[in-house]
Amino acid sequence: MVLNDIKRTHYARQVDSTLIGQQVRVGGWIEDIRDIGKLAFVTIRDATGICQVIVTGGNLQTALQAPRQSVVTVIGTVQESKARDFPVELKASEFAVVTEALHPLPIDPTGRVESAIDKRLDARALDLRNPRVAAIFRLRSAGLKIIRDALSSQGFIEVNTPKIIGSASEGGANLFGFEYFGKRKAYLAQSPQLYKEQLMVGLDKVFEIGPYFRAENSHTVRHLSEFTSVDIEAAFLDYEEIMDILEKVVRKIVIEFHEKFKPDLQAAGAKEISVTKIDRLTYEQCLEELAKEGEKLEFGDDLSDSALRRLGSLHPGFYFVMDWPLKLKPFYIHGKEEDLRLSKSFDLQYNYLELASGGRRLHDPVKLRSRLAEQGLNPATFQDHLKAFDWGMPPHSGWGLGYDRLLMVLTGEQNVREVVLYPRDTDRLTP
Ligand code: AMO
Repeated sequence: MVLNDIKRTHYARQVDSTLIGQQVRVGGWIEDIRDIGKLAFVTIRDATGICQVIVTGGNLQTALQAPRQSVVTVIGTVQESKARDFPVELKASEFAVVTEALHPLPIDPTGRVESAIDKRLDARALDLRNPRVAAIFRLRSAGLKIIRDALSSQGFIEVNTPKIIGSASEGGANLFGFEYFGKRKAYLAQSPQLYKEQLMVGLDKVFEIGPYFRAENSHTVRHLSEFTSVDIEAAFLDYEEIMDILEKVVRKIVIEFHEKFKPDLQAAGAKEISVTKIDRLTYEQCLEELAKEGEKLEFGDDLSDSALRRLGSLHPGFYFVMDWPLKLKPFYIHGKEEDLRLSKSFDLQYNYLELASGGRRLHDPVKLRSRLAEQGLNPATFQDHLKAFDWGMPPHSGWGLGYDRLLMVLTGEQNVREVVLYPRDTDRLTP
């Protein structure tokens, strides 16, 4: 083996007792160096784990001079170890520093010295070397695959709709606008709402996993100005059927995380959560329960943060709130035929946290136009959207699930910024 070849033969996690006597090459970052005179114990971490290397002779000086967290490649023979934490170790024959790390680094990527989240986010790439943080992003990736598989297996096709758009998708509030080639105003999509509905004219069942952009002037642990959502839309399904789909997706991700990703959940410090049947409360039931708890709300009031916290303590874990007053819901939501004050809509909650919202949509273009006007929106600015409703629009329903918030729940994180690589909020636009 020659060291100027950068290829590894094994990841740190793969160096085990089956390799005793064999020569291997590992590459990673120096985590610790323990100098005991004629030799040094060097621990090397890569993306999979950590291994111990014994460095002696001519390599000793190289190892001792290398700043921690420098990248090294090591060729060594696997041998049994007397160390408590390592059943085997590498006896290095070659030890080369590939790139030196700055000393001191802005944060300690081992996590032994804790840094405030802002400091960590300023050095996010380095923060990912911390096994707890890396585990969160492995789970994030695994969750997306579970959701894609779950929806694909139910006949949904994945679509990608534009994020640069010509008019608001969720009404005018919270919209990022910018000049488009000096010719007109353009916006960043608040959601794929209008497009996913238009697709019902041809594609029947669609899902999209993509960014939402919202100029939210909120300084909370659950709001970002760019976040990821899983959106679905399905023709000829009513809202209770798509609640079933959402329930299935959430249950699948919880179960698969616990079945297949326990080590990552443990590394992330997540507590076990369970989902059996998700309770479905109507908005009016919630008002009654809240009144009994001394929290008096009138019909038509939104459920405040404190009301949701109370509901969360009455229904710990996941629960739906359905049949919201129509006037609290966006223009595209369908009313309830049996009670015109109400809508065929729902939110999925986890304790106080809203994870998803959705409902049956208005598919009748005449009703849609009058709802737009009722909500003070100009139907003329929705012309491109409305025309699809004249081409034979089937009845349809859908939801949008805030993926970052779901991950907060699954990993036990209290701040949405922990589960987003490079969060964007009112104060943070870099790195
Ligand atoms: P809504 O506006 O409720 O619905 O958004 C869907 C879900 O997105 C998450 N979310 C957020 N996550 C992080 N930061 C934010 N600022 C933020 N705002 C919302 C929440 C929320 O439940 N078009 C509809 C969906 C539909 O009906 O299909 C919509 O946009 O978890």
